[in-house]
Amino acid sequence: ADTVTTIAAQPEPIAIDLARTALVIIDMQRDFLLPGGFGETLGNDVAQLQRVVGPLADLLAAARAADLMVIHTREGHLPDLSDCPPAKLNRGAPSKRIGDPGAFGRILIRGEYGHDIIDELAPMAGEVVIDKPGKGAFYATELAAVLAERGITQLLVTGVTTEVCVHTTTREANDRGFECVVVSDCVGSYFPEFQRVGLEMIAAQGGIFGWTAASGELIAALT
Ligand code: TIU
Repeated sequence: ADTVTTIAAQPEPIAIDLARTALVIIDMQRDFLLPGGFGETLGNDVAQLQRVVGPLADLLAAARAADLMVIHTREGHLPDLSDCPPAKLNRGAPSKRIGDPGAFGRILIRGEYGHDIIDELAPMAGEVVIDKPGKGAFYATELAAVLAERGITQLLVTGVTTEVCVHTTTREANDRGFECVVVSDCVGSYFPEFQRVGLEMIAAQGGIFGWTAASGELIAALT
C-alpha cells in the first residue's frame, strides 16, 4: 500500500511516509506538568502546559491505530546525579533543585513518580521510552540507533517545552538528516510568547529546521 500522504504545513505542504515516520513525545512528565515538580520550582505556571494533553492524547491514539512508531522521552537523572553536570544542577535559583525531594519524589530523578509520564499519555508495551540527561533527545541516548534500526526518516515532534526540549531535539534531528514536523497544538511552553515565536522560528526562512502543522492535519492523514 502507498504509505505516502501530503499534509498541509508551514511553510509549505510536506509529503509524509507513514512507514518511515515516528511520533516523538517529549518529556510529558509529571515533573513538568504538575504542581510541585521541576517546572514549578523554576517559577513557572504549570497550567500553561495542560492544554497540550487533550490534542496530544488524540494524536497518540491516531498514531497507535495507524501502527506508527511511537517514542516517548523523559528528562531526568540517575539517583546519584552522576549524569547531571554541575552547570545544570547549580543553574539559577530554583526553590528546589534536581534531586531534592518534591511533591512527587526526588525532582527529575529516574524511577520517581514525578519523573514519569502523565497518566493520560502513559507508554504502551512495545513503545520506546528514551531517558535523556539533557534537553535534546539525541545527546547521550540510544535514540539515533533506535530510529536507524526502524528506517525512520521523518519525525512528528510533540511535547514540552516548545522552546527548550522540543527545539533542541528538533534542531538536533534536523542536523542528523530527519525531516521534522512540529505539531503546533501538541507542543507547549510556560510562556505564551515563546510558544508563538518558537513555532514561527521553525518554519521561517523556508523551514530553516523543520515544518509546523496542526494535529488535525496529521490525524486526518493517519485515519
Ligand atoms: N524548563 C523547561 O522549560 N524545560 C525543560 O527544562 N525541559 C523541557 O523542555 N522538557
